[in-house]
Amino acid sequence: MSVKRIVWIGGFCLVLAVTGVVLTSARNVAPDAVTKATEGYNVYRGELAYLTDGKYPGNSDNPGVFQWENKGILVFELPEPVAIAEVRIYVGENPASFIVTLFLGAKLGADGQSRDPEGEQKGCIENYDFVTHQWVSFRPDAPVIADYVQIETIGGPEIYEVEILTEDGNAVQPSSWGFIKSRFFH
Ligand SMILES: [Ca+2]
Repeated sequence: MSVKRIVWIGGFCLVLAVTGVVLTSARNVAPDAVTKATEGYNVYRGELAYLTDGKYPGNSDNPGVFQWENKGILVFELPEPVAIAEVRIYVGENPASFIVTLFLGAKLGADGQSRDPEGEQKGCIENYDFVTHQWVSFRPDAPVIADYVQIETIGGPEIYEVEILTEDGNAVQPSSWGFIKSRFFH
C-alpha cells in the first residue's frame, strides 16, 4: 500500500472519528420538554405530540403535522438548563417566518399563559427565509444555557418536528411522553 493511500485512509478515519464525536455529543432534548401551544387567540390543527415523536417526511410515510391557522407560539420548558447549540424545525407547506427565543429561569404559568415569560432572555434567532419542505435551523453564535424555548411563527406553516440540540451529553435524563402529558394535563 502506498504512503499516499495510507495517508488518505488515515485522514478518512480521522474524519469519521471527529464526526462520531459530534454525533454522540449532540443530543435532542425536545422530547424531554413540556410542550405547549399558546391558546385563546390562535387556532391550530394536529397534536403537540407530533412535534417531538421523531417522525417527519423522509423518515416516515405518514408523519403527523401540526399547523397554526395563521400564527402562534410554541413553548418547550426543559427540566433543567442545558447548553443549546441549535433548534431546528422541519417545515412542510406554507412558507412562514420564525423567531426562536431562548430563556433561562422561565416557567409555564399555571393559567397556561406562556408568551414572553419571566426569566432571563439569553438569545434570539430569527429566520425570514420562508422555505418549505426542509429543516429550518436556528443556531446561536455559541451554545446558550437555557431551559425554555419559545418559537413564534407567522404564516401558518406545517410543522412536522422540532429538535432542541445540546452539546452536553447527560444534563437531562429522558422522560416518557406519558409522564410529560400527565404532568401538564392532569
Ligand atoms: Ca413529528
